Amino acid sequence: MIRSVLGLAGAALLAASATAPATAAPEAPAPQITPQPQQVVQLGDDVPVPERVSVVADREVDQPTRDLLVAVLRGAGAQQVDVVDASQQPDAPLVVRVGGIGTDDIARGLRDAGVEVPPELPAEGYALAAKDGAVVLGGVDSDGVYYSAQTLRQLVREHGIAGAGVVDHPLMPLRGAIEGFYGSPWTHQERLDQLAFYGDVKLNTYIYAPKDDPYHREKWREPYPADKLAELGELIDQGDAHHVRFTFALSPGLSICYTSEQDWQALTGKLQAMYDLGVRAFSLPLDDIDYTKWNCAEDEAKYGAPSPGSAGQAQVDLLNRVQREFIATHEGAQPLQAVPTEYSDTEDSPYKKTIREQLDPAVEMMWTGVGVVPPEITVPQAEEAAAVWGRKVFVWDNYPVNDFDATAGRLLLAPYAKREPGLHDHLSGIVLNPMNQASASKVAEFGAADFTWNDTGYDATRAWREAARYLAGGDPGTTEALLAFFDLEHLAPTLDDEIWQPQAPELDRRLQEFRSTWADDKAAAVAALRPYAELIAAAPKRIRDGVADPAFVTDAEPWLEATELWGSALLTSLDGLQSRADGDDAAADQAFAEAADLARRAGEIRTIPGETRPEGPVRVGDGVLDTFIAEAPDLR
Ligand code: LTM
Repeated sequence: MIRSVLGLAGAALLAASATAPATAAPEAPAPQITPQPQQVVQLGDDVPVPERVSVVADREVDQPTRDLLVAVLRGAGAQQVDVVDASQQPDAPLVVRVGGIGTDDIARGLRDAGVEVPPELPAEGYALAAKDGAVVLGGVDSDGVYYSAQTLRQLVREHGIAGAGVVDHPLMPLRGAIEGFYGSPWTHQERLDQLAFYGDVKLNTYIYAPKDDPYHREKWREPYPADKLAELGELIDQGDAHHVRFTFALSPGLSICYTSEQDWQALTGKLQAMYDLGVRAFSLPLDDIDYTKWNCAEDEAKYGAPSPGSAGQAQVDLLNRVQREFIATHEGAQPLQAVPTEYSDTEDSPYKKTIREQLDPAVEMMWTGVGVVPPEITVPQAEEAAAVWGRKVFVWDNYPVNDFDATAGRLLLAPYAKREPGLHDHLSGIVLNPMNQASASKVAEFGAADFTWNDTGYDATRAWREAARYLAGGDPGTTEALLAFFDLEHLAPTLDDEIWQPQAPELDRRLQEFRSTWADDKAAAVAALRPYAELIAAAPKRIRDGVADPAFVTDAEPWLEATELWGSALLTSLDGLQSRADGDDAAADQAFAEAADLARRAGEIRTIPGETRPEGPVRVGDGVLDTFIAEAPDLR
C-alpha cells in the first residue's frame, strides 16, 4: 500500500522516521521539509498517533490524497485509519481534517491553532496545523490538498507528528523534468518510479520527449503501436495518482512540411490520440533541426528562400494554429509548450523577432539558459530571455543530462546549483533534462524540486544532503556513504568542456589539508585522512546494502565497482605513506605498487554498453583521487 502511493524512498523514509508512539515528546524543531516551505512555525508538543485515526475528508478530496494520508498515518503507527465524509461523526482519538482551505471548520481549525493563512494563497498552496492532538490540512485546490499530505508525511517522527504549522505555495508554476536526452530512453518502470518520486517532492511536470523514441521525432507522423500506447496510458494514470502532469511532446521539425494539410492532419491526429488517452498538456519541440532548409517546395513558395526569419514565420504559424485550433478547442488542455530552434541564447534575431511579435501569448516558450549547458542561470539572463521572447520563459535545464561527449563516463551527482534566487519572477518554471540513469538523476531533481518551489529559500548543500537522506531511506550511515560517493561524481562540464561544478571538492579539501600537515607531521596527516578513505572504500557496500531505491544501485553499479577499487587504492597509498613515515621504504614501495595496480584496474571499468550515449571508462574523483595516488610515492 505504502509503495504504490509514495516513491520507494519516500515510503522507506516514512518507515524510518516513525515507530508506534505512546506519549507526546517535548517540543522539538520541526523536521526538515523538502521542498522548503514558505513558512513553518513550531506549535508545541508533537501530536501522538494512536492506534485508531479518523480522516475527515471533504468530498472533493481525491483518491490519491486519501490513499496517501492513510499510508502516512499507518506509517506513523496507526493500526486503523478510517476515511469518513465531512458530514459523518468521526470516532477515533485522533481526527485529521482535510479539504478545501476555505471550508469553515478547516479555516477555523487553522486559525485556532495559530496558523495565519493569507487571503490569496496561490495555486497549489496549502496550510497545515498539527497541534493539541488534532491535525488540520487545507488546500487551495486538489494539488494543494495533496501537497499538504506530502508535507504531513515529512512531519512524522518517532513520537508522532511534529507540532507545527505550515503555510506554503510554490513560487514557480511549472516544476519537473523533461525526458529529452539522446541515447537509450528510460524504461517504462523507470518512468513509473520517476512519477511517484515527483509526487513526493512536489514536482508537477513530466515532459515525454525522448530523442531516441522514433515515434517522437523521426516517425512523428506514425501512430504509436498498441503496446506503446498502453504504456503511455499507464504513465498518464501514474501522473494523475501523484499529481504530476504528463506532457506529451511531438517533434516534427526534421521532416514537416509546414504548408501541408496532410502533415497538419498527421500532427493533430497524433495529439488527438494522446488527448483521448487522457493527456492534457502538449509540447512541440523544434530543437536540433536544420532551419536553413525547407522540407518541401510548397514551404519555399509560401515563405520564401530558407532562412531563420522565414523558418520563424513557418513555426509561428504552426504553433499558433495548434494553440488556437487544437488546444483552445479541447477541454482542459493546458497552454501549448514549444522549444524554439534558437533555444540557447538571448541575442535578438529575425527568427526571435518574428516569434516574439506574432506568437500567441498563451504559448510557453522554452529556453536552455545562455549556452546549451549553462554554467549558471542568472536573473539578468532570464530578464533578457523574457524580453527577447516577449514572455516569461520556461527553462529546459540541461543538467544532469550526460548524453554529450564531455560527460563520457560520468554520473552527475553534484547539488543542483548556480541558478540564482529570484528567478521565479522571470520564469514560468524549470524542468531538468536528466541522465539516462533515472534513479541517479533524483539527486539533481530533488534539488530542483526545492529550488523551483522556493528559490529564495534555497540552500544547495541542504538540498543535496536531504537528497542523500531521501535515497538512503533516512539511514544515517547510508546517507554519509552516498554523500562521499556524490562528491566523487561532482564534476559537471558544459558542452565546451568548461567545468562548472568542480570534481570531488570535499576530498580535494581533505587532500589539501593532508599535504600541508604532511610537511610537519606525517603520521598525523595519515591518521586524519584515513577515516575518510575508509568511508570511500566502504561506501559502495554501504550503498548497495542500504539505499531504499534499488534502481540507484543498478544505475551506479560500474561507478560503485570503480569506487571500491579507488577507495582501496587510496587506503593502500596511505599504508605506503605510513610506512614511509616509519622509515620502512621497502614496505612503502610495495604498498605504492599495489595501489597503482588497484588504480589501473579501477580505470578499466567502463559504462554499461548501450546505456549512456558517450561510452567509456567511468570517472571517479578524476583529477583529484588519481592525482593523489600517483603523487603519493614521491611524497617525502
Ligand atoms: O537542449 C535541447 C533543447 N536539446 C538538446 C537535448 O536534447 C540534449 O539532451 C542536450 C544535451 O546534449 N542538448 C541539446 O541541445
